[in-house]
Amino acid sequence: MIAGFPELTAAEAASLIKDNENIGFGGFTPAGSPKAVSREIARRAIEEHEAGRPFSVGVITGASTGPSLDGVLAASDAIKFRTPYQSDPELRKRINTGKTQFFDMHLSQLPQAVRYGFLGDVDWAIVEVCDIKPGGEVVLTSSVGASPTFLHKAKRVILELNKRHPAALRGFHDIYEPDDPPTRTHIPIYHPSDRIGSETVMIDPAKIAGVVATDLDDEVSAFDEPNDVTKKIGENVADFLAGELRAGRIAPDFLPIQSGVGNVANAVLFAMGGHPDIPAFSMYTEVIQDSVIALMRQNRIKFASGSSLTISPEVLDGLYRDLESFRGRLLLRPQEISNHPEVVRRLGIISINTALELDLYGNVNSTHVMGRQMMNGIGGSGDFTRNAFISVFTCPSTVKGGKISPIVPMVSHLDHSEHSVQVIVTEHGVADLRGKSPHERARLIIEKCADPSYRPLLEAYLALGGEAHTPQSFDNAYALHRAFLAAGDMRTAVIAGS
Ligand code: 0RQ
Repeated sequence: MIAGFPELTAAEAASLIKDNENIGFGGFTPAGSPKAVSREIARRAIEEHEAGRPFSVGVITGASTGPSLDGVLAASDAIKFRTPYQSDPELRKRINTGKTQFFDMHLSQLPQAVRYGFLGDVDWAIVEVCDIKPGGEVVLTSSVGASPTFLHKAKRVILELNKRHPAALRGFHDIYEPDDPPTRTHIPIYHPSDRIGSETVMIDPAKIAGVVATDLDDEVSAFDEPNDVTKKIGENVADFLAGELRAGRIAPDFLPIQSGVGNVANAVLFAMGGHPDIPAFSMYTEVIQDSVIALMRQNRIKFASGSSLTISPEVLDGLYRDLESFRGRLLLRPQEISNHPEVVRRLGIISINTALELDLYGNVNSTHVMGRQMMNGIGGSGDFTRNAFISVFTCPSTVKGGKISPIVPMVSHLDHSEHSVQVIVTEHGVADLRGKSPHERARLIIEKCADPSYRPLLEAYLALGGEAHTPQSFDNAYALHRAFLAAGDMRTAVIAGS
C-alpha cells in the first residue's frame, strides 16, 4: 500500500484498461507525463493484436508527451483518437496516413472541452505525482497541464509516484479550475506572480485504483546551440522590442513574455536576456525551457509562470538542488490559466511564436507542411497570438537549404489570420504590420523579411494581383508550393513577370 492506496506494478495498472476506453494523461510536453503505465499499455496492445483482438484507446493529454507515451503507444497502434497536440515522429506518421484520428485544438480550451463533455467520457486519468496523502491529496511534478481536470472528471485514477521529483515541489503549483458558464467569474490574476488557487489537487479517494512507484527522468531533450540564423532572428526580435520600449509603447518595467518552444524560441530569449536596453522581465508563458532557468539565475528573468518545466534532466537536477532559491519565483499553472485569453489580454503579454509558413499579407500557418501534413499542432500559439499586446512570429527566411521559402504568396493552411499577426521577424529583418494595409504589409514583408533569392517571385505575384484591396491571383497563389512538389525547389516557380 502507498498512503493507503493499493501499490500496483505498471503492468497490473495497464491490465485495468479496456479496449476503446478514453484516457486523460497528465503532463504537459514530456515534463511530468506518465512514463511507466503507458509503456505497459503499449505492450498489452501488441499482445492483444497478436492474439487477434482489437485494442486501442483514446488519448487526451495536456500537450505533447515523450517517447514513453505517444512514441510507444503510436508504434504499437494503440491510439484510436488523439488530442490536443503532439510532436512525436511515430504518431505524426500515423496521423498523416489517416491511421490515427487527431483533433488539433487550442490548448487553453482542452480542459473546458473535457469538462463540458465535448470529448466524450474520460474513463481513466493517469497522472504523475511526487507526493500522495492518505485522503487523496496529491502534489503534481514538473507540469500541471490538464491534470486537475482529468483527475476530477475521470471515472477512475491511476497515479505514478515518481521519486525523481522531490515532494518539496509542493508550493510551486497554483491549481485553479474556473466554474463553467453561466456561473464563471473573472480570473483574478493581475500580475504574472499572483497565486489564485491551491498547492495540491484533491482526488476523490474512492476513484484511485492504485499507485505505481517509478523513478524516471522527464524525456526532455536539450536544445541545439543557437546558429547564425537563429541568433540573428533573436537579435532582431530583441532590437525591435528595445525600440518599442524606447518609443514608450512598452511600459518602462517591460511586459510579460510568452515564448514558444524550440531552437528559435531559445535563441530569442537569450538575445533578450543579453540586450543592454531590455530590463529584467517576467514570463507568463506555457512552457518554461532551459534558457528561462539560465536567465533566472542571472536575474535577467524576475519571475516565470508557466504550465511546465520543459527542461533537460541536467538543468532540472540543478534546479532541484537549488529549489529553495527558486521558491516564489516560479509557478506552474493549469494550461487553462497559463494560456487564458482573459489573462493574456489583461497582462499585456508579448507573444513570440514560430511560423512554418506565412504569406504576403501576414497570415500564418503553424501546423501543416504543404497544406497536408500535420507537424505538431496549433498548441498555445493561438491562445497567445489572438490576445497579445504585441504578437510576433519568427521564422528563417529559407529552409531545406534554400529550396523552401516559408514566405509564400498564400499560406497552404491558416492558423493565425492577418487580423491577429502584428510583427514578422526573420534573420533579414522585421516587418511591423501594425496599422498597415494589405499592399503595405506585402511590400514590408518582401523588403524586410523575404530572402533576396525569393524577392523577384514574390514581387511578381504582388504585381499580378491587380487593383484590389488584397491582391491575389488564383492561378499563381500556390505557384511556389507546386514548384516544390514538382521539382523539389520553390525557386523553379514561374510567375508571369518574375
Ligand atoms: O525540419 O526537422 O527536418 O529540419 O520544419 O522547423 O526551424 O526546426 O523550427 O522546431 O521551432 O518548429 C512551427 C513546427 C517550428 C513549431 C514549428 C521544417 C524545418 C524543420 C522544424 P527538419 P524548425 P521549430 C508553444 C507554442 C506550433 C505550436 C506553437 C510549432 C522543421 O514552432 O509546432 O507555436 N508551432 N506552440 O526544415 C516545410 C516549411 C517549413 C518546413 C520549417 N515552410 N515547409 N518544412 N520546416 N518550415 C508550445 C506549445 O504549444 C506546447
